[in-house]
Amino acid sequence: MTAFLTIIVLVLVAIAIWQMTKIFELSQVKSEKSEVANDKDNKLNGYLMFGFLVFIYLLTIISFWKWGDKILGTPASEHGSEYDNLMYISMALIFFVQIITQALLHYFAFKYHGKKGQKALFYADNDKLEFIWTIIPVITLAGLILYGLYTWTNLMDIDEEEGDPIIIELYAQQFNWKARYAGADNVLGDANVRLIEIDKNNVLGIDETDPYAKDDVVSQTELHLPVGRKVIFKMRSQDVLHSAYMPHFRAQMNCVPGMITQFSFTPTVTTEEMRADQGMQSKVQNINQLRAERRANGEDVDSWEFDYVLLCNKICGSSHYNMQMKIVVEEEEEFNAWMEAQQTFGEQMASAQ
Ligand SMILES: [Cu+2]
Repeated sequence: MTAFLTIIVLVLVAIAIWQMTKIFELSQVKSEKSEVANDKDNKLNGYLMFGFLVFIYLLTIISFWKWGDKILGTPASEHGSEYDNLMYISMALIFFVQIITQALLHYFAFKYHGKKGQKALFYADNDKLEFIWTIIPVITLAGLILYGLYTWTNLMDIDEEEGDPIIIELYAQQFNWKARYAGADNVLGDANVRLIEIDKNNVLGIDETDPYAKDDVVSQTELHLPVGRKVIFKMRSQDVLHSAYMPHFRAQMNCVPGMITQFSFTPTVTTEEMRADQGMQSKVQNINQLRAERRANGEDVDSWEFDYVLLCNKICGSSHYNMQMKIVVEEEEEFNAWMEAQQTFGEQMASAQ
């Protein structure tokens, strides 16, 4: 530690001496070593501007080439393609505009670099020009914002009466997820954090006296969803802010302690179908190749099979990175069979007596 402090002191002293010599140099009037940029400096800076332009374009091309396939791939929900379109259109527009404006900016900096005796043109203003460069971004941005708002309203318009949805509660806590199905009556029973009873395994604090709660089904390991059926998620959190993130379904909603938030989507691709998806297969292959390399280095990792996941997308604590739940999207019959095999909350409480 003392050695480290000594080094820091020495470095600071060196910087101080260097700064003092600079000040001393500046205070001397020397005409041959002027601080004013000459033609050679300006030319060099002009070329550096060009060089920087080439650098950012190359960086873009390499990024696309190397990581272009890291996007999420086929969306697995009804609204997914609508959501993807909004993002692709916005990105394409930004990309197009930035390619042109960066080229112009750096080219002009190069073309009009300082030259001895050359004087900049004094050009006060031009109403027509200002109108054009104001109105074009205004129209483009207004279009994008309206399109975004339209898509957002479409996604967030959750109608519980329409399309026979199933109601599922997602319950977040440090650091896991639990899912509660509303059962045959499709109404979730009341719940409160004060009613949590670990001895009876009532981990969600479901109200035993509420008749709607009797047929509720709690799953602590997997979230099963029937394909093609609208799902309305009601999110709760026990402790801090979490965020239910289901990237393959293009869905995310914050889970806020003390309130219920909601999100709805219709899954369109079963787990089996997604496993057969070509883009997904190449991703899985890539991951398994990395895992094989780690295995070769003596690490204990299995090869991976694709599964949908529910992740937490808010940094909620030390094990946030591992706060996830497997999602299984399956045919209606398979879903019903799975549901049949689960214990209802009423049965669970009866057996806990
Ligand atoms: Cu979390």
